[in-house]
Amino acid sequence: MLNLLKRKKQGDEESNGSSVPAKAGFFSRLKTGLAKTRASFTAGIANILLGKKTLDDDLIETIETQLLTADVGIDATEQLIKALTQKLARKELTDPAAVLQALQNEMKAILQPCQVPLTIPSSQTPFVILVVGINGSGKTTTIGKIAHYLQEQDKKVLLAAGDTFRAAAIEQLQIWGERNQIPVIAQQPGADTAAVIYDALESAKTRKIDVLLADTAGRLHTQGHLMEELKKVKRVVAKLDATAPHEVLLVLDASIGQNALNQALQFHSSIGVSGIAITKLDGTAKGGIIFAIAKQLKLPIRFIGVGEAIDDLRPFIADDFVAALFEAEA
Ligand SMILES: Nc1nc2c(ncn2[C@@H]2O[C@H](COP(=O)(O)OP(=O)(O)O)[C@@H](O)[C@H]2O)c(=O)[nH]1
Ligand SMILES: [Mg+2]
Repeated sequence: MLNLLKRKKQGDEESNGSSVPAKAGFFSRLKTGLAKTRASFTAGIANILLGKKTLDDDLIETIETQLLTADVGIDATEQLIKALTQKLARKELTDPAAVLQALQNEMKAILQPCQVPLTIPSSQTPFVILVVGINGSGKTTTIGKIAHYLQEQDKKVLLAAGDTFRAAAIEQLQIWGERNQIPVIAQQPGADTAAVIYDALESAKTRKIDVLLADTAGRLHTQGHLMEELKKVKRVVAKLDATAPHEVLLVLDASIGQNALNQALQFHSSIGVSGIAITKLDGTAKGGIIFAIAKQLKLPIRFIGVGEAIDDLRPFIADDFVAALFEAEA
């Protein structure tokens, strides 16, 4: 068993602030969630490396192939391979275990610049988070989880049911609102999204809300329509508060691999994204996509989601992510 990085994790010790014992800490859930990616990607690399006694020529090539087949992407793979090759040339790595450790360090280095948590300045309220992304990426669920996370920090939260395209989308947000005991501003299906979010912001100002989380549709008649609508939302919201939205949070489904990156590029170039939430890292073998996203977009990864439950979302911590990718479950 690969327990190279075994150490006590902060996430395993956290309490939920009540006398009820916390569920398994987030780090252990992250590890469980990343099991498929680990099985098909990092455990493979670890086994190759730790199975060898000496370094040989095809080692780097084998690692390169593993990285590329794990959705890590060409740019991030190149960076990793280059770093390893240089260290090998300088004789800094003398055995396969050292190569494995160096690889992990380089992976952390790719992700670290994206570890920029979402901070809500107390001077900037209501802080408006516009949540965007295609249908099914996990927007509404992520809003519910973030709302819960913010409530735990004593923030007053309001939700806006801006996905008016389907009645079910409004109801789904209302259910999350009930679950968290958070008010939801909604209108009837088909209502103008910008108007719903504008109303919600007015209401948030009156109610002295700290954070407004606005849901949006993930599909309209065409992709062009969707981008136009999101631009309109930004314009309309800025009429009430010139600094809003304070965050355009793009929700990406990790399980679609390379397509998530393509979607991100499209959203970012059309409306400007300020942060990313990556969902469904559990149940997919495509977790390597996070390296491609980090390397190509260089945007803050605010949150990662590893399940459907309310607690299955946390701020992104680069070192923990890489550790969880390599560390076998106890
Ligand atoms: N396994 C898993 N499922 C998730 C996660 N986030 C969202 N989902 C599920 O993905 C589906 C679509 O989510 P939803 O929030 O409705 O997506 P939306 O269309 O973007 O609003 C739902 O069944 C969610 O429960 C996650 O991190 N892990
Ligand atoms: Mg939704």
